[in-house]
Amino acid sequence: MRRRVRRGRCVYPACALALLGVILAGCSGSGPQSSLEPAGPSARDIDGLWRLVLVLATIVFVIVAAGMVVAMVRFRERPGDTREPKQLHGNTALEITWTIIPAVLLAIIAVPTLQQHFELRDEPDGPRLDVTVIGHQWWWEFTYPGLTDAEGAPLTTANELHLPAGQPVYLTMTSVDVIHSFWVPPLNGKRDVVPGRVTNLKLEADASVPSEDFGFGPGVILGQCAEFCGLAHADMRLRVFVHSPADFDAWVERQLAPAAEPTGTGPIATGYQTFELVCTACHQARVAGSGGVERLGQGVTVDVDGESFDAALAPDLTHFGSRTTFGGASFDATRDHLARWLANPSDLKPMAPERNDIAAGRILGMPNLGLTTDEIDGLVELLESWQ
Ligand code: HEC
Ligand SMILES: [Cu+2]
Repeated sequence: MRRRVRRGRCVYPACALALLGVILAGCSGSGPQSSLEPAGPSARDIDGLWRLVLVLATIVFVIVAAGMVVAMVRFRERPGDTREPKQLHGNTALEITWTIIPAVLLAIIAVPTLQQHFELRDEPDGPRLDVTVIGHQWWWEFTYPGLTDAEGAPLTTANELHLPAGQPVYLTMTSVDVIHSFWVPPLNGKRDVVPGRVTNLKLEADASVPSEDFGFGPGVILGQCAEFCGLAHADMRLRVFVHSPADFDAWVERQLAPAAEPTGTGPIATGYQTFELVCTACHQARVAGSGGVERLGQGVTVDVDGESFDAALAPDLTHFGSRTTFGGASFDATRDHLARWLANPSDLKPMAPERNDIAAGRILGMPNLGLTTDEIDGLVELLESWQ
């Protein structure tokens, strides 16, 4: 005997409103760090997995929710009706069914998940571009061991990673201090960057990416350190610049050239004196002067699992003028920002330079060096000229 279901007066409007909220949330569009718009094979694999899980979870949700609604409506207590519905506790057939179905579903998800988990870090077959990624509190160092200058030194840059489109890139990663995590959502999954260990990640951008806009100009993709690593973790970002292969080669050629040592007098020359005297305690630069190409500053060597990595103490500044951002890709590289940075770096980015120990190779930020306005002006001129 079924009676008509009576509708609660405000249940339906409330449900409709809740549903509207959920639907409208989907209209917000994706931010620049969305993994839902994959721009490379690895990211597409991850997105495919996500879709598989979404479909299965949606089916399970709909069946379970529908069953609950039916049970609540059909078997609800009615005035004057004291009969108890049929009790199913301990029903062997049912128990086995709802144990086997989730087990099968989990197996369907687990197989491709594990497979792709290992594929994401497999060495690509055939030609590839190698990049060494070194995590620092709180910036990224990128070195290209296969791309060396006339003196045999590899191309090195900071926070801004340049890649050729449509080519497999293989990252070899480690950290000089704490655990970081390398993550560029449109290109790949997260992978931890761990001190004392080497981790790898495949990275490839589609051939179409150089002309696609992800919100920061064509071919520019945002990334972020995805493992809390202390004070300026939120300012440990990165940018990937995806070029056509020809543009990438041109970029490499420019980056492998040394910076020019200024001649004569004037602000740039003053800046250069300060640079040699003060900045090279932490920063490196390759400079071409009258006596040939000289490498200023020094780095540290970290031994990891029998492998040696040359790491910097602070970002290499040889081509600082060609970078669009600095300080963990958190600030646009304008003259104004640069002058503020040089006057007091912690004014822009929270760091802990009071805990630096240069001799031990432990650097936790750039200190306030008490530079004069003239020195700052000269350094801004100098660094801007080092394209
Ligand atoms: C005690 C070490 C130390 C000294 C000395 C030092 N710096 Fe730095 N500098 C750093 C560190 C560390 C960073 C990276 C900070 C970050 O982003 O977390 C940095 C970052 C920078 C950056 C931003 C680079 C980028 O691409 O993100 C510039 C520019 C810079 N320093 C200029 C200078 C100049 C010019 C001098 C000399 C007047 C100088 N620094 C002296 C440690 C130092
Ligand atoms: Cu980090």
